[in-house]
Amino acid sequence: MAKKALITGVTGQDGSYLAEFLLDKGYEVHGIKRRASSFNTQRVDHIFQDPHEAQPRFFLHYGDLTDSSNLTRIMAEIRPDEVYNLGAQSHVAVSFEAPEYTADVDALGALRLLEAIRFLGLEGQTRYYQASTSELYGLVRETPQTETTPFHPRSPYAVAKLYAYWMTVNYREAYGLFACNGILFNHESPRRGETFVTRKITRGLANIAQGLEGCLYMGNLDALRDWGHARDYVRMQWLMLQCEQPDDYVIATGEQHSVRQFLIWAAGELGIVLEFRGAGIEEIAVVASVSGDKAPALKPGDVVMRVDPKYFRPAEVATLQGDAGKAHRQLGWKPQTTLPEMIAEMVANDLQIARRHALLRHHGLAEPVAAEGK
Ligand code: NDP
Ligand code: GDR
Repeated sequence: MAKKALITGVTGQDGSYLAEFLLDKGYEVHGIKRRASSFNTQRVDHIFQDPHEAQPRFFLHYGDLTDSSNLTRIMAEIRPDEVYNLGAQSHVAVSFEAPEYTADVDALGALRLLEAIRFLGLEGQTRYYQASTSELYGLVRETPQTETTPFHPRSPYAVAKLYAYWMTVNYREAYGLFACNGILFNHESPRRGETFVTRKITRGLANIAQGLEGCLYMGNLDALRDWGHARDYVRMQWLMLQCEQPDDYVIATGEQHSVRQFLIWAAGELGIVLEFRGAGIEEIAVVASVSGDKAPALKPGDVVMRVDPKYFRPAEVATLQGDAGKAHRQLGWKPQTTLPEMIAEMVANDLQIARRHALLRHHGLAEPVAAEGK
């Protein structure tokens, strides 16, 4: 019998990579998707199987992490071997604007799933993965951060995730549930949401290079992050649930770079050399030179980035750098994709999309480019 997995957040970046990974391993995969007024399954459309086909192994169920009865019913119907709780209001800046909703989904959502497992008597059968985060460290007390570094969350998102982290530990200790926290540092991909900083940069620069947008407006360019590739990180989510004993693991590359450096490298992929002028909220990025054929709309002297204080956060996480030594020693995990490789993949993807838009526009079939967000 194929193992059954239930993924919350299956329509998100990680959910889509994890669903692909588990299907490749022969799992029957069930995902929870939210009802929306327009299609929200773009990231999993390529693996969707019509339920009318012979022996489908990928199923989507309508649901929401704020709805206990819905979660319990889905859990009762599937009786999964593994639950991956990836669903979340995952945007840190948005959590300052919607703190209560963020707590409901990110903190209580985890509790609802854990309680459903317990209520249905599935403790002996169902293993649980909680998508914890490096945001728990917040105001960092030591570098690099490990599984024993103290937490100091700095946003409603991180505080909600702290509750979910401890609930996961508590259900392991109180009820013997096989429950693990993956403390994942930032991970990106061409499927990354458009309002997270890496994708905002690769998408924004590709659009500017093709003449579809004028300028990128950014927040804190000095923030330091440890960026890996989502594909590498979902492998570790699965590995954690295959161990003999449940435990918590940091997943990171161990390397740290600034947002400004990411911007420089992404521009480089488009043949653009940037020069930064000014400081603080006056800082701008100007094109110093352009080469190749990827940025036909740009010339030296063009301003492609301005800092806008609107994107600063009420409390910032200035620096994060993880030490995934435990995951390496105990589970043999190591990231496989380097940051330059990932940036190249993201820029190539966004350039292809931008070129398509530019071509449509050229033929008078202009589509509006979605407005940039947070
Ligand atoms: P995304 O934002 O790409 O995906 C979030 C998913 O959660 C989407 O499928 C979204 O649905 C779903 N979701 C949101 N609200 C609800 C709700 N109320 N009920 C059910 N589902 C909901 O996040 P990522 O894939 O990047 O991250 C996956 C998880 O890992 C998240 O929990 C995130 O907080 C955590 N994490 C992420 C890191 C990263 O760098 N990516 C690092 C550390 C932790 P919809 O598509 O409809 O919006
Ligand atoms: P983060 O990711 O907050 O680390 O959370 P994000 O990409 O949003 O920000 C990273 C850093 O870049 C700075 N920044 C900007 N951020 C955004 N979004 N937009 C901007 O214009 C901008 N300019 C500068 C931010 O201030 C920040 O310091 C992500 C999410 O995936 C979480 O769900 C996850 O838990 C953590 O990573 C680990």
